[in-house]
Amino acid sequence: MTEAELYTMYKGIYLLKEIHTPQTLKYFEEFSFRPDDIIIAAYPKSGTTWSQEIVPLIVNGGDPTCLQSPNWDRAPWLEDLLTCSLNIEERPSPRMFATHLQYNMMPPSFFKVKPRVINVMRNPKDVFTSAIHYCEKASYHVNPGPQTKFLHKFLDGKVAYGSWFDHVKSWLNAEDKEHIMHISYEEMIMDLKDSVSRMAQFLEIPLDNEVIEKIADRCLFKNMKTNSSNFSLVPPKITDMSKSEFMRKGIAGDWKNQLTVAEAEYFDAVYKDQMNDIKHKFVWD
Ligand code: PPS
Repeated sequence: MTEAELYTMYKGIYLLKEIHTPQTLKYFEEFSFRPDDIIIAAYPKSGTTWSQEIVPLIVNGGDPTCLQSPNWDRAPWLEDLLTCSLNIEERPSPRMFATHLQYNMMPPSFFKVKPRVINVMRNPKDVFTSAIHYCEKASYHVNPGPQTKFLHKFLDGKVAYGSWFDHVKSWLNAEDKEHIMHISYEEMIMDLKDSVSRMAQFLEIPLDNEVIEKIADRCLFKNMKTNSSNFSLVPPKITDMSKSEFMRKGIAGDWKNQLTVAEAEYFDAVYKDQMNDIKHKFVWD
Protein backbone atom coordinates (compact mmCIF):
# COMPACT_ATOMS: atom_id res chain seq x y z
CA MET A 1 0.00 0.00 0.00
CA THR A 2 1.12 3.59 -0.66
CA GLU A 3 1.83 6.61 1.53
CA ALA A 4 -1.50 8.11 0.40
CA GLU A 5 -3.34 5.02 1.63
CA LEU A 6 -1.52 4.47 4.93
CA TYR A 7 -0.30 7.86 6.07
CA THR A 8 -1.86 11.15 7.01
CA MET A 9 -0.02 14.50 6.92
CA TYR A 10 0.18 16.25 10.31
CA LYS A 11 2.08 19.54 10.68
CA GLY A 12 4.26 18.63 7.70
CA ILE A 13 5.10 15.04 8.68
CA TYR A 14 3.60 11.66 7.87
CA LEU A 15 1.76 9.89 10.67
CA LEU A 16 0.06 6.50 10.58
CA LYS A 17 -3.59 6.84 9.58
CA GLU A 18 -4.66 3.82 11.61
CA ILE A 19 -3.09 4.98 14.87
CA HIS A 20 -3.28 8.77 14.65
CA THR A 21 -6.87 9.61 13.83
CA PRO A 22 -8.17 13.21 13.92
CA GLN A 23 -9.88 12.36 17.23
CA THR A 24 -6.59 11.14 18.74
CA LEU A 25 -4.66 14.16 17.58
CA LYS A 26 -7.31 16.46 19.03
CA TYR A 27 -7.03 14.60 22.34
CA PHE A 28 -3.23 15.03 22.16
CA GLU A 29 -3.45 18.75 21.39
CA GLU A 30 -5.82 19.34 24.30
CA PHE A 31 -3.93 17.14 26.74
CA SER A 32 -3.33 18.56 30.24
CA PHE A 33 0.02 17.66 31.75
CA ARG A 34 0.89 17.46 35.41
CA PRO A 35 4.27 18.79 36.61
CA ASP A 36 5.30 15.30 37.75
CA ASP A 37 4.45 13.53 34.46
CA ILE A 38 7.41 11.78 32.84
CA ILE A 39 7.73 11.72 29.06
CA ILE A 40 9.99 9.49 26.98
CA ALA A 41 10.64 11.33 23.71
CA ALA A 42 12.28 9.23 21.02
CA TYR A 43 12.25 8.99 17.26
CA PRO A 44 10.95 5.50 16.33
CA LYS A 45 13.47 2.65 16.67
CA SER A 46 15.70 4.65 19.03
CA GLY A 47 15.06 2.86 22.33
CA THR A 48 11.45 3.78 23.17
CA THR A 49 10.41 0.32 24.35
CA TRP A 50 13.65 -0.06 26.29
CA SER A 51 12.89 3.18 28.14
CA GLN A 52 9.26 2.10 28.65
CA GLU A 53 10.77 -0.79 30.64
CA ILE A 54 13.44 1.18 32.53
CA VAL A 55 11.43 4.26 33.58
CA PRO A 56 8.49 2.35 35.18
CA LEU A 57 11.00 0.19 37.06
CA ILE A 58 12.76 3.32 38.36
CA VAL A 59 9.44 4.88 39.38
CA ASN A 60 8.38 1.65 41.12
CA GLY A 61 11.66 1.18 43.01
CA GLY A 62 12.63 -1.81 40.88
CA ASP A 63 9.40 -3.75 41.49
CA PRO A 64 8.81 -5.77 38.28
CA THR A 65 5.03 -6.10 38.79
CA CYS A 66 4.72 -2.79 36.91
CA LEU A 67 5.87 -4.65 33.79
CA GLN A 68 2.85 -6.94 33.70
CA SER A 69 0.89 -4.45 31.60
CA PRO A 70 2.01 -3.94 28.00
CA ASN A 71 4.45 -1.13 27.24
CA TRP A 72 1.74 0.85 25.41
CA ASP A 73 -0.31 0.85 28.63
CA ARG A 74 2.41 1.44 31.25
CA ALA A 75 3.86 4.40 29.29
CA PRO A 76 1.39 5.09 26.46
CA TRP A 77 2.19 7.19 23.42
CA LEU A 78 0.44 10.52 23.87
CA GLU A 79 -0.47 10.67 20.19
CA ASP A 80 -1.86 7.12 19.83
CA LEU A 81 -5.45 6.06 19.33
CA LEU A 82 -5.40 3.64 22.23
CA THR A 83 -4.35 6.33 24.70
CA CYS A 84 -7.72 8.10 24.50
CA SER A 85 -9.38 5.02 26.00
CA LEU A 86 -6.95 4.47 28.91
CA ASN A 87 -8.58 6.90 31.31
CA ILE A 88 -5.24 8.58 31.84
CA GLU A 89 -6.80 11.49 33.72
CA GLU A 90 -7.56 9.09 36.58
CA ARG A 91 -4.06 7.65 36.83
CA PRO A 92 -2.02 8.37 39.96
CA SER A 93 1.16 10.42 39.66
CA PRO A 94 3.73 10.12 38.36
CA ARG A 95 2.17 9.20 35.02
CA MET A 96 4.53 7.98 32.31
CA PHE A 97 4.14 8.62 28.60
CA ALA A 98 6.04 8.20 25.37
CA THR A 99 5.99 10.27 22.21
CA HIS A 100 7.51 9.95 18.76
CA LEU A 101 6.67 13.57 17.96
CA GLN A 102 8.99 16.56 17.71
CA TYR A 103 9.39 19.09 20.54
CA ASN A 104 7.63 21.86 18.59
CA MET A 105 4.58 19.62 18.11
CA MET A 106 3.95 19.17 21.82
CA PRO A 107 0.61 20.56 23.06
CA PRO A 108 0.32 24.00 24.75
CA SER A 109 0.03 22.48 28.25
CA PHE A 110 3.50 20.90 27.84
CA PHE A 111 5.14 24.31 27.47
CA LYS A 112 3.24 25.71 30.43
CA VAL A 113 3.66 22.83 32.87
CA LYS A 114 7.16 21.68 31.78
CA PRO A 115 7.03 18.01 32.83
CA ARG A 116 10.30 16.04 32.80
CA VAL A 117 11.40 14.54 29.49
CA ILE A 118 13.89 11.76 28.84
CA ASN A 119 14.97 12.20 25.23
CA VAL A 120 16.51 9.02 23.80
CA MET A 121 18.53 9.28 20.59
CA ARG A 122 20.22 6.59 18.49
CA ASN A 123 22.73 6.57 15.66
CA PRO A 124 20.48 7.30 12.66
CA LYS A 125 22.15 4.60 10.57
CA ASP A 126 21.05 2.04 13.16
CA VAL A 127 17.62 3.69 13.36
CA PHE A 128 17.36 3.25 9.61
CA THR A 129 18.49 -0.39 9.86
CA SER A 130 15.98 -1.17 12.60
CA ALA A 131 13.24 0.72 10.70
CA ILE A 132 13.69 -1.12 7.41
CA HIS A 133 13.19 -4.44 9.19
CA TYR A 134 10.24 -3.08 11.14
CA CYS A 135 8.49 -1.57 8.11
CA GLU A 136 8.77 -4.92 6.32
CA LYS A 137 6.69 -6.58 9.01
CA ALA A 138 4.26 -3.83 10.12
CA SER A 139 1.11 -3.69 7.99
CA TYR A 140 0.42 -0.05 8.94
CA HIS A 141 3.73 1.13 7.44
CA VAL A 142 4.44 1.45 3.71
CA ASN A 143 6.59 -1.48 2.64
CA PRO A 144 10.15 -0.10 2.41
CA GLY A 145 10.81 -1.59 -1.05
CA PRO A 146 14.37 -1.41 -2.42
CA GLN A 147 16.84 -0.35 0.28
CA THR A 148 18.37 2.66 -1.51
CA LYS A 149 14.92 4.03 -2.28
CA PHE A 150 13.92 3.70 1.38
CA LEU A 151 17.21 5.32 2.40
CA HIS A 152 16.35 8.40 0.35
CA LYS A 153 12.86 8.53 1.85
CA PHE A 154 14.33 8.20 5.35
CA LEU A 155 16.92 10.94 4.82
CA ASP A 156 14.30 13.21 3.23
CA GLY A 157 11.92 12.64 6.14
CA LYS A 158 9.31 11.07 3.85
CA VAL A 159 8.64 8.28 6.36
CA ALA A 160 6.23 7.97 9.28
CA TYR A 161 7.09 10.52 12.03
CA GLY A 162 9.12 12.65 9.62
CA SER A 163 12.81 13.40 9.53
CA TRP A 164 15.20 11.96 12.12
CA PHE A 165 17.20 15.18 11.80
CA ASP A 166 14.21 17.43 12.52
CA HIS A 167 13.20 15.25 15.45
CA VAL A 168 16.60 15.14 17.11
CA LYS A 169 17.34 18.80 16.49
CA SER A 170 13.95 19.86 17.84
CA TRP A 171 14.60 18.18 21.21
CA LEU A 172 18.25 19.24 21.38
CA ASN A 173 17.32 22.85 20.68
CA ALA A 174 14.41 22.84 23.14
CA GLU A 175 13.99 25.74 25.52
CA ASP A 176 13.82 25.10 29.27
CA LYS A 177 16.68 22.64 29.02
CA GLU A 178 16.64 21.78 32.72
CA HIS A 179 13.52 19.63 32.36
CA ILE A 180 14.93 17.60 29.48
CA MET A 181 17.55 14.86 29.81
CA HIS A 182 19.32 13.66 26.67
CA ILE A 183 20.67 10.15 26.53
CA SER A 184 21.61 7.86 23.68
CA TYR A 185 20.87 4.23 22.92
CA GLU A 186 24.63 3.78 22.57
CA GLU A 187 25.31 5.08 26.11
CA MET A 188 22.68 2.63 27.36
CA ILE A 189 24.42 -0.19 25.48
CA MET A 190 27.84 0.82 26.83
CA ASP A 191 26.85 1.18 30.47
CA LEU A 192 23.24 0.41 31.33
CA LYS A 193 23.78 0.67 35.07
CA ASP A 194 25.18 4.17 34.75
CA SER A 195 22.33 5.12 32.37
CA VAL A 196 19.68 3.87 34.81
CA SER A 197 21.42 5.71 37.64
CA ARG A 198 21.49 8.97 35.62
CA MET A 199 17.82 8.63 34.70
CA ALA A 200 16.88 8.03 38.36
CA GLN A 201 18.91 11.07 39.41
CA PHE A 202 17.24 13.22 36.76
CA LEU A 203 13.83 12.03 37.97
CA GLU A 204 14.91 12.73 41.57
CA ILE A 205 14.10 9.19 42.61
CA PRO A 206 16.71 7.95 45.09
CA LEU A 207 17.54 4.28 44.51
CA ASP A 208 20.02 1.98 46.24
CA ASN A 209 22.89 0.72 44.18
CA GLU A 210 21.47 -2.78 44.47
CA VAL A 211 18.12 -1.69 42.97
CA ILE A 212 19.88 0.11 40.12
CA GLU A 213 21.86 -3.04 39.39
CA LYS A 214 18.67 -5.13 39.45
CA ILE A 215 16.90 -2.76 37.01
CA ALA A 216 19.89 -2.69 34.66
CA ASP A 217 20.11 -6.46 34.68
CA ARG A 218 16.40 -6.88 34.00
CA CYS A 219 16.60 -4.45 31.09
CA LEU A 220 19.51 -6.14 29.33
CA PHE A 221 18.43 -7.14 25.82
CA LYS A 222 18.58 -10.87 26.55
CA ASN A 223 16.45 -10.49 29.68
CA MET A 224 13.98 -7.95 28.29
CA LYS A 225 13.38 -10.19 25.32
CA THR A 226 11.69 -12.67 27.63
CA ASN A 227 9.12 -10.06 28.77
CA SER A 228 6.14 -11.02 26.65
CA SER A 229 4.25 -7.85 27.66
CA ASN A 230 6.21 -5.81 25.13
CA PHE A 231 5.55 -5.84 21.40
CA SER A 232 5.30 -9.61 21.10
CA LEU A 233 1.62 -9.17 22.08
CA VAL A 234 0.78 -7.49 18.76
CA PRO A 235 -1.25 -9.83 16.50
CA PRO A 236 0.65 -11.17 13.42
CA LYS A 237 -1.91 -9.58 11.08
CA ILE A 238 -0.68 -6.17 12.30
CA THR A 239 3.01 -6.93 12.84
CA ASP A 240 4.34 -10.15 11.39
CA MET A 241 7.11 -11.08 13.82
CA SER A 242 7.89 -14.23 11.81
CA LYS A 243 9.78 -11.92 9.40
CA SER A 244 11.95 -10.61 12.26
CA GLU A 245 11.26 -10.16 15.95
CA PHE A 246 10.47 -6.77 17.50
CA MET A 247 13.44 -7.30 19.83
CA ARG A 248 15.55 -7.96 16.75
CA LYS A 249 19.28 -7.56 17.53
CA GLY A 250 19.59 -4.85 20.15
CA ILE A 251 23.12 -3.79 19.25
CA ALA A 252 24.95 -0.64 18.20
CA GLY A 253 26.53 -0.62 14.75
CA ASP A 254 24.30 -3.11 12.92
CA TRP A 255 24.19 -0.60 10.04
CA LYS A 256 27.56 -2.03 8.99
CA ASN A 257 25.74 -5.25 8.09
CA GLN A 258 22.96 -3.40 6.28
CA LEU A 259 24.27 -0.43 4.28
CA THR A 260 26.46 -0.65 1.18
CA VAL A 261 29.61 1.50 1.17
CA ALA A 262 27.93 3.93 -1.24
CA GLU A 263 24.80 4.15 0.92
CA ALA A 264 26.86 4.76 4.07
CA GLU A 265 28.88 7.49 2.33
CA TYR A 266 25.72 9.19 1.09
CA PHE A 267 24.21 8.92 4.57
CA ASP A 268 27.32 10.53 6.11
CA ALA A 269 27.24 13.41 3.63
CA VAL A 270 23.58 14.19 4.39
CA TYR A 271 24.24 13.82 8.13
CA LYS A 272 27.18 16.25 7.98
CA ASP A 273 25.13 18.79 6.10
CA GLN A 274 22.05 18.49 8.33
CA MET A 275 23.88 18.41 11.66
CA ASN A 276 26.57 21.04 11.05
CA ASP A 277 24.94 23.53 13.45
CA ILE A 278 24.53 21.03 16.30
CA LYS A 279 27.05 21.29 19.15
CA HIS A 280 25.89 18.15 21.00
CA LYS A 281 28.60 15.48 21.06
CA PHE A 282 27.12 12.16 20.02
CA VAL A 283 28.78 8.88 20.99
CA TRP A 284 28.66 7.73 17.36
CA ASP A 285 30.35 10.82 15.84
S1 PPS B 1 9.43 1.68 18.40
O1 PPS B 1 8.70 0.79 17.46
O2 PPS B 1 9.62 2.97 17.81
O3 PPS B 1 8.79 1.77 19.69
O4 PPS B 1 10.88 1.02 18.55
P1 PPS B 1 11.92 1.31 19.71
O5 PPS B 1 11.50 0.60 20.92
O6 PPS B 1 12.19 2.76 19.81
O7 PPS B 1 13.23 0.63 19.13
C1 PPS B 1 13.31 -0.74 18.83
C2 PPS B 1 14.78 -1.09 18.85
O8 PPS B 1 15.26 -1.10 20.20
C3 PPS B 1 15.83 -2.37 20.46
N1 PPS B 1 15.72 -2.68 21.90
C4 PPS B 1 16.80 -2.89 22.69
N2 PPS B 1 18.13 -2.83 22.42
C5 PPS B 1 18.97 -3.12 23.45
N3 PPS B 1 18.56 -3.49 24.67
C6 PPS B 1 17.25 -3.55 24.98
N4 PPS B 1 16.86 -3.94 26.20
C7 PPS B 1 16.29 -3.24 23.96
N5 PPS B 1 14.93 -3.21 23.89
C8 PPS B 1 14.61 -2.87 22.63
C9 PPS B 1 15.06 -3.31 19.56
O9 PPS B 1 15.70 -4.55 19.44
C10 PPS B 1 15.05 -2.49 18.27
O10 PPS B 1 16.34 -2.40 17.68
P2 PPS B 1 16.90 -3.40 16.57
O11 PPS B 1 18.15 -2.76 16.05
O12 PPS B 1 15.86 -3.54 15.51
O13 PPS B 1 17.19 -4.69 17.28
